[in-house]
Amino acid sequence: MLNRQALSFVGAVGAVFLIATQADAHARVVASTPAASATVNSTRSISVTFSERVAPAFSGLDLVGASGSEIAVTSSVSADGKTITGQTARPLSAGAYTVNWRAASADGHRMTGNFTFTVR
Ligand SMILES: [Cu+2]
Repeated sequence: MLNRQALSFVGAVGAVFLIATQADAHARVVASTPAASATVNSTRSISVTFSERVAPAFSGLDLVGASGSEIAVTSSVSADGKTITGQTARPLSAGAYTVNWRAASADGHRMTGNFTFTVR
């Protein structure tokens, strides 16, 4: 009996925790261009789209080539506040790239993440 009560208590705490976590949900990545792990034709534009607005002052992305060298990008945030775009000066040459993004959502949480893509 005690064990059953203990288990249901644990279950109740777990449910409350889950609800609290969902209520606190903040911006997350919903899409990117190129898509993560994709192989694409040469491009000058990389974008990451979030589920919610991000704070432009704390949001942007860096691009790193296969040799580890950083490629200059000009970052901007779309008018709806949900998409970070990085433009390169020239079309990317063939090879592997890593995108490192950073963003702060409206609730103040700062996030970072990365994904890779390949230019054919
Ligand atoms: Cu948050």
